[in-house]
Amino acid sequence: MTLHSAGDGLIVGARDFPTNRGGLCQKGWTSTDLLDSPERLTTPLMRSSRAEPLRPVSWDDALGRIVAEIEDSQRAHGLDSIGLFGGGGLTNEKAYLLGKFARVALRTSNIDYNGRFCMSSAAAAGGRAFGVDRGLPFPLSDLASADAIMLVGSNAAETMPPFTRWLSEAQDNGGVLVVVDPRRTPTARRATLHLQITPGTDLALANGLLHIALADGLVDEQYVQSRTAGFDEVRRVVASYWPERVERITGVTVAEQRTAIRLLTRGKRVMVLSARGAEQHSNGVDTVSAFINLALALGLPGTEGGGYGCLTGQGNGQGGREHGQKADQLPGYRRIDDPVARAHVASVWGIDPARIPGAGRSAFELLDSLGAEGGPRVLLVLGSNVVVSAPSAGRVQKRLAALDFLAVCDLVLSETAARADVVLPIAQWAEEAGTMTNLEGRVLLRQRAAAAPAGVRTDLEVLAELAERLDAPGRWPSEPDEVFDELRRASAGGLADYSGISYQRILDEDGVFWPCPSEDHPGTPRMFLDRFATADGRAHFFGVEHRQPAEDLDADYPVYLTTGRLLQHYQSGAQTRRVPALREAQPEPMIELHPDLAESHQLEEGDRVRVVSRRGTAEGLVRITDTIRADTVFMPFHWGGASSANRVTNPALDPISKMPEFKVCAVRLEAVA
Ligand SMILES: Nc1nc2c(c(=O)[nH]1)N[C@H]1C(S)=C(S)[C@@H](COP(=O)(O)OP(=O)(O)OC[C@H]3O[C@@H](n4cnc5c(=O)[nH]c(N)nc54)[C@H](O)[C@@H]3O)O[C@H]1N2
Ligand SMILES: Nc1nc2c(c(=O)[nH]1)N[C@H]1C(S)=C(S)[C@@H](COP(=O)(O)OP(=O)(O)OC[C@H]3O[C@@H](n4cnc5c(=O)[nH]c(N)nc54)[C@H](O)[C@@H]3O)O[C@H]1N2
Ligand SMILES: [Mo]
Repeated sequence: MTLHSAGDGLIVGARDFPTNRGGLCQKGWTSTDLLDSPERLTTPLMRSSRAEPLRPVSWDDALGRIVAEIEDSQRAHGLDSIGLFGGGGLTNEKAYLLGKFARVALRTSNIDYNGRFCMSSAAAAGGRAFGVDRGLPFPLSDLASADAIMLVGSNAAETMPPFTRWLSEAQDNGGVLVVVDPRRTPTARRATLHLQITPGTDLALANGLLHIALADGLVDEQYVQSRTAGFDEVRRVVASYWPERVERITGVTVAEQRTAIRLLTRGKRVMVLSARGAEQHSNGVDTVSAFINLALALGLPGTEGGGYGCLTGQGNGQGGREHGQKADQLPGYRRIDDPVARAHVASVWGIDPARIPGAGRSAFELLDSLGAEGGPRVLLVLGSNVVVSAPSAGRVQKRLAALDFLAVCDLVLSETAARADVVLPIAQWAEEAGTMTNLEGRVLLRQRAAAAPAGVRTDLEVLAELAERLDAPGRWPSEPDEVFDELRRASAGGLADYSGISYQRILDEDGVFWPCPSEDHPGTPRMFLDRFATADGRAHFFGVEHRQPAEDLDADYPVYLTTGRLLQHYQSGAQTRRVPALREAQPEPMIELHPDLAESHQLEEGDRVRVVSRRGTAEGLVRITDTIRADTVFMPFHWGGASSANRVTNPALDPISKMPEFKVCAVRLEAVA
C-alpha cells in the first residue's frame, strides 16, 4: 500500500505489489482513520492505586514508575517475577528488541506473545516435518497455476481479501478449489467442493483422505522413497481410517471424501494450505501434521508449484515468530536451549551466554500464572489486547487483577490498557519505519509516512530508554535501521537468516525472501527444492491419531461453539471498533445459528441470545443462516465485555504448541429477555 498526503490528512492508495497486486481490503482503506482518531492516546497515563482513575503524567514519571516497580519486584521475588507479552503485529525490529530486553535487561524467562494464539501449531508441525517453519515455502504467485488448492479452516475471502485474487486466477486457469470449513463461508462458496466438517475433526479427515489415496494407488511412492522418512508408521495408522469411519467422525460423506482425493490428485501442482480453523485446537499440531502427511504422500512439498503452507495471519505474523519474543526462542528462529545458539546470540549482545535465561511459560500459561505463587507479579504488554483475545477471558482478567503492577504500551485505551497502572502512548504503523515479513517469508520495509502526534514515542524508544534506566549491559539502539542491523547479526547462521538483507536491498528488490545468508545471496523464494532443512535432508512423516475435542457435547452443553473473524473487524477490535465506518457496519456480534437450531430454541432473527459454557457467557444477536451446521454456532471474537466470545472459549492447550482450543467448545443457548 502507499500513503498520499491530501491536505493535512493521509490517504491510503493501492500500489502494484507482487503479493496483493495493489488490492486492499476495507480495513486497509480505512486504516488511516485511526491515525488522527480522537481516541488516540497522546500522553502517558498513570494511577497509584486501581481504585483511582488513570491520569496524565510526564514520560519521566511514567518510565520512572515502571523501572521502580520492576526493581522492587525483582529484589523481593526474583528475576522471573517480571513478565512480557508481545504481539505478531509488531515489526521485526520490535519483536527482536523485546526479546533482547527480556533476556538482557530483565533477565526473565517469562516472555511470550499472541502468535502463540495464532500460528504456533502450524509452526510446530512445519518445523518437525520440514526442519523449518516458513508459512509458505513458495511465493504466493505459484497459486495462480495450481491444479488444485485445498484450504483447511481458512475464510480467506473475509480474512485476506487481496489473497483471493490468486484463487480466482487459479480457477480461471482451470484449477479447482477444495474448502474444509463447518460454515459455508464466502470462501467456501467459491469452492469446487466444500467439505462442511464437524468442528475439531480435521485430523480424521486428512487421515481418511490418505487412506483412500493408499487404497487407490495414488501415493507417489517414488517421492516418498527418495525425499521422506517415516511413511511406514503413517501407512499403519491411516489403515484404520476407512471412509465410513471417517464419515462418522467428521460428517464428510464417503462420496465427498472420494471426490476430494480425486480433485487433489488431478495434477502435481497442488497446494494444501491450513489456517486457524484447522490449527486452533488442542490437537492443532497433529492436525497440521496429518495434512502435511497427505501432502507428502502425494509428492508435493519441495516441488515446483506444489506443497503445503500455512496462511499466516497478523501483519507481521511470520517475522514476529522468528526473532525471540517467544518463550523458547532466540533471534533467527533459534532455540533458547541450544548452547551454540546461546553462544552466538550472547556474543552479539555482548554478554556471557550463562546470563541468558532458559525457556519460559507459553502465552496462556504465562497469563494464567500472573500474580499466582511463582508467577510474574509485574507485566508489560506491547501489541496485544489479551482481555479480549485470550481464551477463558474471565479467568485472564482475574489474573491481571492479581498483579502488583501492569504496564501497557498501546495507541488507544484498549480493554487491557484500561486495567493498567501505567499506559504508554505509542506511535503507530505509518509513523515509524520497520520491517515486516509476510506469509511468503518475504521481508518488506514499511517506511515512515507521517509524523507522530506530539507526546507519543515508539516502542523501540520505550524499550531502549527502559533498558538504559535499568543499567542493562550492551548497546540499546532505538532507530529501526540500527536495530535491524543488530538483528541481522543475531540471526546470522540461524534458520531464519536475515544477515544478507538490508533496507536498501528490500527497496531495490520489492522485498527479500529469507534465508538470505549474505549480501550477494539472492534470497530464497522457493525452499526445499533439493533438500529439506532437517538433519537428513528428508521430510518427516508423523503418524497421528484423531482425538475428540477437549470438551465434547453433553446434555447440559449440547451445541458446538466455534469462533473466528468478520470482514469488517480486526482481532480484539481495539482498533477497528474505534473506526466509525467499521463500527457502524458491524456494531455488535451476530451469532450464527442454523434454522433447525433456531427453531428448537424458539429463537428468531435479531433476538438477543446468550452463549453459555462451563467458563462463562457471551451475548449477541441471532443471525439465522443455513450456511452453518445444525450442531454448531459461530461467534466472532472482536468484542469485549458482555459480548466477548472468549469469556466462553476453552483454554485447553495443544501439548506441543500450547495453542488454545479457540475453535471448538461445548455450549448451550439461552434467550435473553
Ligand atoms: N477481517 C479480518 N481479517 C483478518 C483478521 C481479523 O481479525 N479480521 N485477523 C488476521 C489474523 S491474526 C489471522 S490469524 C487470520 C485468520 O484467518 P482465518 O483462519 O481465515 O480466520 P478465522 O475466522 O479465525 O477461521 C477461519 C475459518 O475456520 C472455520 N473453522 C472453525 N472451526 C473449524 C474446524 O474445526 N475445522 C475447520 N476446517 N475449520 C473451522 C471458521 O468457520 C472460519 O470460517 O486473519 C487475519 N485477517
Ligand atoms: N475466540 C478467539 N480468540 C482468538 C482468536 C480466534 O480465532 N478466536 N484468534 C487469536 C489470534 S489468531 C490472534 S492473532 C489474537 C489477536 O488478538 P490480540 O493479540 O489482542 O491482537 P490485536 O487486537 O491486534 O491487539 C493489538 C493491540 O496492540 C495495539 N497495537 C497495534 N499496533 C501496535 C504497536 O505497534 N505497538 C504497540 N505497543 N501496540 C500496538 C492495538 O491498538 C491493540 O490494542 O487473538 C486470538 N484470539
Ligand atoms: Mo492471528
